[in-house]
Amino acid sequence: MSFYNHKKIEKRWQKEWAKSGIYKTKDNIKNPKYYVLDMFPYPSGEGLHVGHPKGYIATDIYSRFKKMHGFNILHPMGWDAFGLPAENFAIKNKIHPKIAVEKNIKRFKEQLSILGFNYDWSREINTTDPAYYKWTQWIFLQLFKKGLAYESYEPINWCSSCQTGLANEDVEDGLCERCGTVVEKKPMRQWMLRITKYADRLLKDLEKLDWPESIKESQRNWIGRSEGALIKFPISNFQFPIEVFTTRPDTLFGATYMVVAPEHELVQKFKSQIQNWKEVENYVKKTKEKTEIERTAVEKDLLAGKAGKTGVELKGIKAVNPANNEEIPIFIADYVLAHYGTGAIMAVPAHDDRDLQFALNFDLKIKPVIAQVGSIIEIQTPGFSEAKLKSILESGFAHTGDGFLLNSGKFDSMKSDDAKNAITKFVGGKMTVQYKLRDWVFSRQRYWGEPIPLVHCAKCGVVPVPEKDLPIKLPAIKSYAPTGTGESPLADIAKWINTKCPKCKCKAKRETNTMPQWAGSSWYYLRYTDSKNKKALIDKKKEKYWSPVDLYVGGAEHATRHLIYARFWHKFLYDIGAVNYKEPFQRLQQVGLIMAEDGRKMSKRFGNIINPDDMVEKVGADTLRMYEMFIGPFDQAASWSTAGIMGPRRFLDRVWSFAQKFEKTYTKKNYYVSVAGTKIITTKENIKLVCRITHKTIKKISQDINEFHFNTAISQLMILLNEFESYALTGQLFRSEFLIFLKLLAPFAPHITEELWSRLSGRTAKSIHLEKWPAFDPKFLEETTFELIVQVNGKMRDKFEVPIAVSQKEAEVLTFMRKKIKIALGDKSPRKIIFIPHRLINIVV
Ligand code: ANZ
Ligand code: ZN
Repeated sequence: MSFYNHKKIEKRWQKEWAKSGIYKTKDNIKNPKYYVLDMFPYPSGEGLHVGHPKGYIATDIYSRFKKMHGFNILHPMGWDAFGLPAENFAIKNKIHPKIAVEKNIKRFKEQLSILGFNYDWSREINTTDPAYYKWTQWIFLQLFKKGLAYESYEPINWCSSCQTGLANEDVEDGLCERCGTVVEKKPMRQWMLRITKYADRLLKDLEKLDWPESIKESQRNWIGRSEGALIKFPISNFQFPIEVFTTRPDTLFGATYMVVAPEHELVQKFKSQIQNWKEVENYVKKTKEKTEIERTAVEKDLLAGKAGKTGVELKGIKAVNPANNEEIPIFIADYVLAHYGTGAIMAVPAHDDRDLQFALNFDLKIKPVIAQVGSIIEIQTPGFSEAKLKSILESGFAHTGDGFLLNSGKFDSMKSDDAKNAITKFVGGKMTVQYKLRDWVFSRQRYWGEPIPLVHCAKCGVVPVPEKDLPIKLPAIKSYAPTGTGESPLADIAKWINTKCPKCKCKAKRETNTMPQWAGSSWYYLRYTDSKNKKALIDKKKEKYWSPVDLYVGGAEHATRHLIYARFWHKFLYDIGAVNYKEPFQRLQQVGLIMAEDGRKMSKRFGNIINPDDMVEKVGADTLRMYEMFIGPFDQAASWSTAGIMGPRRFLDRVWSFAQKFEKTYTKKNYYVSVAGTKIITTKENIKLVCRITHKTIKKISQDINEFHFNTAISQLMILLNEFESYALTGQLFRSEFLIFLKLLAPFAPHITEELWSRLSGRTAKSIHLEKWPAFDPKFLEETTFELIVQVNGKMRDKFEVPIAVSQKEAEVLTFMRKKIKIALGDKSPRKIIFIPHRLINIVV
């Protein structure tokens, strides 16, 4: 009996599959299609560790599963190679990013290929290839022409270490997402994309998507839609009012002071009337020195009572509450942000937690205007006194929910919801919608990115490069380190930067900023549908056939960046008629991380990296694949265990040796084949039982794969093998059932199953991966069995399923065929057999 030589088998089949091209995708639009996509990696210098392929293993399994269902599969791979990670690596290792990227891609590809993936490499793309980024630049031009790309000089996030501006999405808790440096605000010239114009559609269309609720929720929060009102508060002795944005206009009668952001432009305009200007100026200065982190912590501190008296009253001016014409004080305080709403608020301490804490700090009036009692009837009941209501409201917390109005003049007793409109109308305000989402800061002052295809002309202004001149290639230069001047290193290359204006043909200069690392990944999934097209972004017919991506698998860290940017570009491409569908990714599955054995993240820094190459060498690609799918629920984090990987290896060893029991020759007529040297004993019942468990397994595994429950699918395969083995000693081997088992295992362990299939399924066998997925027969699944307990001398030794109507005679035959019972009995022969129908059989020896 030969042993399971994974090295030989895996190499052999990988070669064979490449040669026969079984994974090559055809644009055969007669068959139904299925598009399975991985989030493509950026090829870092460290190569892959065992955590990286987890998602790729899942898409490989899923796409094989779908292929066996007759779908035409698109399962491509490529490289996201522009941007800071690649460039910072290049600078650190003093190797040109272009060369580093080439080297890293080669290494990545080697590592992926030994895992036996079914990628169609003929569609491979690379975002840094001019033939690819030509079209990234083309999309930018279309955005520019539609007025969705614009120049801005607003202060933006600046990382002093990466020496570039960043988008809001690149900042995490005030730190640069790439390098952890505290982000500053710096005014500079920028190219911005008007993603805010798509905010409502990005929000609404989320409903149609089959995505994890948590990712949808992150997108909703990031977009941050709020319905509210804009209300103007007149200022005493001043011509301009202060406008506020409020989600609670129903509380207007309770607004007892106002707060404006220290940076608000009106603050400077009030200067001549403010008595305590020095104090105000100081506070404004102090606010400016605060970092983004300190600024966002203010709200938390305020609520925790730690903020002290942060804020200054603007003495000498007052605002007028437009609802009741009462004069109220105005403050500046940094808990009000300059760039949200109007940068000014009406404060309602009775009904907002931050306002309440602030009012307590400054001893300001707290006026309840919303009663949160059970019903309006309760308030109107005689005996429900003002005093009782007050005690409810003064319990120490703001009442932030809805209710019925009081202390609000003619609006008393109205429901908050109705009062929102009524009061806004009463004071001449207007209902509006606000978003947290900001336009996308789209330029970087770095070298390693797509050049922005624009020209600056003294006469014509900003002029787009004609489409026929694309791509504007990134020049090959020696010195590519960031300059820190707010210009990219491209600004120093006279030969590249000096050009002619496409309009007036006068001397002009190229735009030197490059695109952010998110540009190429915002549309790459489209390019796979037609990756070689030289004339267009993609052929619309091919796109129509392949799009949308049916299943997209990747990490949740992309929830609010890549997945929002790509949806935005896609919707834009839809609007200009370049694509056929409104959403790019129909179903999304989240991958849970694989942590190191020590429970930490796998990282070179911690020295706890496990290399997939070593594992493949030691236990084989099939075992590694099985282990990563068996390690726990797919979308949850799990810790690696090098000892644990031996479990799946032993399972495959058992599959291998079980298969060896079959004779090479077989008869097509029979359900079963003989085991070399043993006599066949068969009953109708045991055939039925093995069929039953096999069909139960088909059903369960099909469901589990569909739902990404790979770990339980593998458990079920293990159960089925146990069941086969229980009958093995008797000589009852069921060829057709074992072949079904191989097909069910094939997506998980493509090499060993291909090898066994080629040996056992018949001389003319084609690849198991081109076989049809087995269908289960419901007749085997009816609940017509029970679990028979088998005892030897009163001790339980085995249990297995038998038909409800099993006779004692049949039960005995089945029992003596069981491996465990043979072992338990040894050479002793039974003296007495007790059979209790529907329960047990006891053999006394
Ligand atoms: C009065 C009020 C009364 C408010 C009340 C709330 C509760 P979201 O849901 O996040 O949109 N606000 C408005 N602009 C702000 C700014 N620039 N900085 C800080 N806070 C600001 O929240 C909108 C609410 O946040 C607005 O409604 C406003 O406070 C505050 F019982 O107005 B509200
Ligand atoms: Zn940085």
